[in-house]
Amino acid sequence: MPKVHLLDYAAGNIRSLVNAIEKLGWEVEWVKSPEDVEKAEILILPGVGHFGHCLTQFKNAGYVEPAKAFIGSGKPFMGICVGLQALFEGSAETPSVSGLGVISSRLERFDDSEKSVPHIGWNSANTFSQDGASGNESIYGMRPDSKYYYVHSYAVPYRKGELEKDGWTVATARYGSEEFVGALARGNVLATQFHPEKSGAAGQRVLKAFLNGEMRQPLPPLSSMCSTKEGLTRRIIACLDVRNNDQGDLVVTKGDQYDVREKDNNAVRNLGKPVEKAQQYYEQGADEVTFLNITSFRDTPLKDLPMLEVLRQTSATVFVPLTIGGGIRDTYDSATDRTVPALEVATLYFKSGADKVSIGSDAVTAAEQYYTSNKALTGKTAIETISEAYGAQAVVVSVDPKRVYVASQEDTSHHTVATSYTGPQGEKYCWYACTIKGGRETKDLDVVQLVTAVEALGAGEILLNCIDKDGTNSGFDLELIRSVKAAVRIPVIASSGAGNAEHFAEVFQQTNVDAALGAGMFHRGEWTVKQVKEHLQERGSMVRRFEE
Ligand code: 1PR
Repeated sequence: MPKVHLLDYAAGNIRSLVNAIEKLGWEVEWVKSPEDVEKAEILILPGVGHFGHCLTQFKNAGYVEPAKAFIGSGKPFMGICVGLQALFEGSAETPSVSGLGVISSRLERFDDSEKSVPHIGWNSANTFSQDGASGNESIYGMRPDSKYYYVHSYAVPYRKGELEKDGWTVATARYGSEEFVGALARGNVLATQFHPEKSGAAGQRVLKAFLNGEMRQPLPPLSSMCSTKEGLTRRIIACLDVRNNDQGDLVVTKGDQYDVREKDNNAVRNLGKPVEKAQQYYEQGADEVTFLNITSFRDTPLKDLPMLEVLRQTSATVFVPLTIGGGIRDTYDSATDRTVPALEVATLYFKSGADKVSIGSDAVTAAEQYYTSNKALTGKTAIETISEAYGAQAVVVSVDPKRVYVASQEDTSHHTVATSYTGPQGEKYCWYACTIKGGRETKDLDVVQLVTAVEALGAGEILLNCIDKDGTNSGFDLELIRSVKAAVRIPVIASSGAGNAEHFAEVFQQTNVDAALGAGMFHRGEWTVKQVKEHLQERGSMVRRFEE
């Protein structure tokens, strides 16, 4: 087996990259010390999270000079995400920390005045228009009609000709009005801001071309010109609520307003096996897969976190981002008689193949503390510690709100919305109360208070459920979504209520939500993710096509 060296100097989900490389028939060997670098024949520098955190780790471990020497040696080198950013002089994310300076330019933060930041999702890496010579060539397998998975808040702004004059071929992507560098290649160096290991077949093609040293290839006929449009696609997420049934099997289930037991025999609704279902949705073109361990509020011994194995198996064949939720909090471990910090619990999941963790109940507690301490940040909450170590983009907060109706806005101090769906007594307003433990306990905290607090604490994304809508197949709660979108700058995923493809079209057309999630309609086989995407495309939305 041919061998590729991987430099693992910082935290992150490295397992998926290893899986993606091994799937292509290559063996991965770790660089464990600076001396190992020069022994490598092919070197990949991954990286996710903070520029400053990653580069500091990198420097402290003594890798700067060996990495520069390797790049100068002419042997194949690839940087991924922060691995691309490391090539530059520095980043506005941490101005005091310098990069390798191979390229004399700096990264800047995306402007969040009109769009969500981080930039999360599938976008282009398009070499099509800038370089006449590459007009009918593919650079390392990148194609203008493919989409690639990005997750970052800082990027290299694209200024036509600036990098090209130094011999770089640049692939660009566009986010709102900002055009940025999606990938760049020169000689022995390839660097991608996107994650090829998370970009399905399109990403596998890029990795394969790099490992085989195939920089320029003829471009095959494009699938359709309309899909060569630059920009972020509408993200469709398949969600699997997972728990043990009464026989002790781990099953995918789905509740009606969070009640997962069948009406007739009280059994836990069983809709399939988690790994098989995830694989099925990947093959249908799901842009992400989310697993929620919905009974994690019951104590789960740390040695027996059931989702770890689900993640290990799924990440071996499913090359899109995986999120895991349920039980991400400080946890008492009876085996060692100690409290294991949430960061350690999250680390177990990242090492098993998760790209993001989703925090539910613990985020509500953190938000309550945030307000009682007059908005002081302690640096100790699960959100803060995980975000600090792995980056904000790795921390999703899952919210389980439910409606509380009031006759007038003066009846409550909470953030209300004027609703078109009046309450049981004809009430014209409602506020959304946050719940914990799968909706079993309701708090005197409204959803706007919660999302504002967790954004301040460092969460990177909101997974917005709605107990009133969950499992009803009646469409998303657009009023809830609009009010949350107006309160935060981080991306928001609409969840709960999807019953058909038009509900997805509706939520994207009538709100500025960033992604939408479905569960029951997919599990019951009523719709496939592919059909939803086809419908969205017919309605004029840009979606990622699935590639074999
Ligand atoms: O509190 O950090 O341990 O996390 C527990 C997690 O489990 C939370 O994310 C919480 O939302 C979730 N959860 C707990 N109980 C349930 C339940 O259903 N009884 N599931 C539950 C929540 C919501 C969505 C669902 C959508 C779409 N599930 O993920 O898939 O509502 O469904 P639909 O499209 O069929 O309407 P912690």
